[in-house]
Amino acid sequence: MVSKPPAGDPVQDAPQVAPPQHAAAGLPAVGHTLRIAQAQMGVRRTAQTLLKVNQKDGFDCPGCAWPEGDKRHVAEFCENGAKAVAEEATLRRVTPDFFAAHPLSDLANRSGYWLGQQGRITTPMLLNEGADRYEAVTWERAFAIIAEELTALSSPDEALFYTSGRTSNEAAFLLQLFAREFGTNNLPDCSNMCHESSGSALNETIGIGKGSVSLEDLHQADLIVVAGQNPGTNHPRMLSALEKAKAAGAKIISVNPLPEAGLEKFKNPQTPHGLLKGASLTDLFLQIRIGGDQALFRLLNKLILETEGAVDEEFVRDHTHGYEEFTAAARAADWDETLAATGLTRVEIERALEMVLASERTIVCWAMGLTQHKHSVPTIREVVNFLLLRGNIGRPGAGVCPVRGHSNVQGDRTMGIFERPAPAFLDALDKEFGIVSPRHHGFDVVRSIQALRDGEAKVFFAMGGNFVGATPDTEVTEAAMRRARLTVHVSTKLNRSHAVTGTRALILPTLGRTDKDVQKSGRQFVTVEDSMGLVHASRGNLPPASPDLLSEPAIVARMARAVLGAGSATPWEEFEKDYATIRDRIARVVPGFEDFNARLAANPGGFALPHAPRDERRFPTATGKANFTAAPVEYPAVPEGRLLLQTLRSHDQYNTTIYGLDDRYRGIKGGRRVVLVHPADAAALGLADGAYTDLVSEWTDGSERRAPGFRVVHYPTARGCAAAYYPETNVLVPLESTADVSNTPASKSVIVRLEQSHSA
Ligand SMILES: Nc1nc2c(c(=O)[nH]1)N[C@H]1C(S)=C(S)[C@@H](COP(=O)(O)OP(=O)(O)OC[C@H]3O[C@@H](n4cnc5c(=O)[nH]c(N)nc54)[C@H](O)[C@@H]3O)O[C@H]1N2
Ligand SMILES: Nc1nc2c(c(=O)[nH]1)N[C@H]1C(S)=C(S)[C@@H](COP(=O)(O)OP(=O)(O)OC[C@H]3O[C@@H](n4cnc5c(=O)[nH]c(N)nc54)[C@H](O)[C@@H]3O)O[C@H]1N2
Ligand SMILES: [Mo]
Repeated sequence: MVSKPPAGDPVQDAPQVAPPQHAAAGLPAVGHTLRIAQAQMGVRRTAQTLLKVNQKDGFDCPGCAWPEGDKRHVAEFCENGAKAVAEEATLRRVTPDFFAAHPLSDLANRSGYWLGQQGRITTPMLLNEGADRYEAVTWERAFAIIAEELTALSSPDEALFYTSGRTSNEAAFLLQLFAREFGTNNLPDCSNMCHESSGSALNETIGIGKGSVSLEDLHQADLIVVAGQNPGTNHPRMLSALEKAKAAGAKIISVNPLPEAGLEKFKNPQTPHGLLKGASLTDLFLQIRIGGDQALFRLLNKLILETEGAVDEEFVRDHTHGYEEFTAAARAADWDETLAATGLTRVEIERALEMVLASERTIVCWAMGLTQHKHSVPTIREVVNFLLLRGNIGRPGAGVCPVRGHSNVQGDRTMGIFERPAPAFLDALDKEFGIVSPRHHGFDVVRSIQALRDGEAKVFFAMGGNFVGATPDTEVTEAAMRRARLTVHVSTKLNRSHAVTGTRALILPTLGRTDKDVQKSGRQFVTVEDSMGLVHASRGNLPPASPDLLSEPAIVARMARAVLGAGSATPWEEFEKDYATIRDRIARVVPGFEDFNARLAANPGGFALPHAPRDERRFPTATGKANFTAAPVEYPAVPEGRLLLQTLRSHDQYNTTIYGLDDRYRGIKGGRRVVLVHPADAAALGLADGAYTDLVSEWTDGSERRAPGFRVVHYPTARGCAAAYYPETNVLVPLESTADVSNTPASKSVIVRLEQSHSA
């Protein structure tokens, strides 16, 4: 079954494989960072930029949403944050000449890696009806086209306004205000594909869809469970917090089908000793089967209930609801079946239990390994049950910690980017602006694709991101997008979404986090909220990539003026001139932001938003208490001879932005079309290491989807499981395969068959 990899990409995808590494960060990471940064920015700009990352007078790292902490290092960034910064602060430029040289058909054949490598977009561009390439357009004309198409719709609900989570609070607030003033709640966002399952489960059980711990809590914990997360690559600064917690005596359990380097060993490049010695972070590694987490937590809960004195009865009595029903379900759980779903042994679960019982303060951290399954919401509810049983919410060193992805994804939601806004939010918005927001729900990401596919939506506007690159079922989604009348992308860099267009298309180039933003009232800053609910300012310091760029708030303000015209009483011009005036409005609409500007001025490091369960053990749920839930245990059923595939990130990518073709910690070099399979599973399928195979996903309606030409890598993942990179494998995820309740694409549980490759 050995064949050659598929060609067709200007960068030949020819993966080389070495044994995976056991330690993350350290000196090799520092060297790698500087090489990537200097290739994009040169030496001077590298120094000028990297020293401002996450400093109180600098900009928020556009990488992940991990908080900064109060005592900042001179270099408060990580290898992957530096790559994110370099990608944005690059000196390479995509000018109108570039578009003249590359017709749409050419762009559509390029890889995401190639597109991203071309540099920052300098000029607004228009693809006219029937044209074969983008041409430069004035901002005025661009906004006139948007107005033309939006006002021609038969209902505002035929427009979709997508947001990716890098957008600042100020821009996000304006965008949702504009959408609602225009008349729709169609505000899908990247969160729909990311932590929506966490939000759904937490809102229902503790009354707020956000994490309940601070950095200090992590440092004080006795036990930290890290489930379904690869912090060594995706949240490297989290490893410093885990290291600190460990130094203070905490134990760490990691729950993952893959042994991930950062959780095994971590060499902190910011402490001198870290450069020399690698500390093993994980005390117990539970190599779970994909989708087995609800079963695992159910078994732990069953054992806690069977242990004399293990339940915090006072907490349960005073602060919770639904305990009886939950305990009945947990006690009734069948050992053998539930254990089989985890792929673990009873001894391993008992070792975990010992650590759980020895801990007075427990935190559970999680990311996409828990949120992107059909049964993600009940899984996260079971995590909440686990914490509630021992009173681990609302006291120091304990709580829920969903680790967010995009640097301001949490803030965008707080600002009202949500297709199902709370009535109280809309009431406040309407009162402040004298508008009447629609009360019916809008479309999330998956529903937006279906609406485009079915002709129910006709204009697609994206504030950042790479919608067709990030969403599931690539062929279906791209066909849907091509049916739009107009597609508009506010972007810093080129990506796949610029090549898959509606009848007309616009690219609106914008300032990034690192760019200096000067408006009529002077230099501006924006604000963001991190994964732990801390709000702080972000100021870019680099001269913008081109004089033709507009900031995101300016783009929304001008679009609003063009579309709403004299009928709008909202002071859009003022908002563009001075972002403090936007913050004054946020202060009056969004709870927790009272005196926003004054508090920012008084707290250069930022301030914390209120969180009732954390701050006062108050649970603003429907019952007024924290809710236990009693769902049946679910897990993916995989037919004989098939594997359960998870789609995940390599070390050299930021979502659909590919920095390079290596995945250093996993030992992969020079290519991304790899599938990691347990050697015993591979042997049973007759697949040698180095063989090439097609991945064919099988969906319940009998349909199949194929991703051709993946190199098989024998890898110590859990039995029956496989892993391959996103976005190359999005083509395999059926649009209808989503999580119950949250509707998040189930990108971590795809049933696949590995089939001889004919694509070479
Ligand atoms: N450098 C870098 N940083 C990033 C990003 C990036 O692409 N690059 N993306 C950002 C974004 S938007 C996000 S959301 C986060 C994503 O951060 P992560 O969630 O860490 O990202 P993934 O690569 O999707 O990794 C999922 C992890 O869950 C494990 N897993 C998969 N299935 C299961 C399961 O069923 N159970 C358990 N217990 N584990 C499972 C996988 O083996 C893997 O370790 O990172 C953010 N930070
Ligand atoms: N199969 C599979 N699919 C997944 C996932 C998975 O694990 N598996 N993960 C999901 C997750 S967690 C997420 S969050 C989504 C990510 O979905 P998105 O957020 O839509 O995708 P990104 O790749 O982060 O978007 C990158 C683009 O954003 C633009 N950009 C960068 N910075 C800025 C800026 O400052 N302003 C503006 N306006 N634009 C900017 C650039 O043009 C860049 O090309 O993907 C989801 N899709
Ligand atoms: Mo994400």
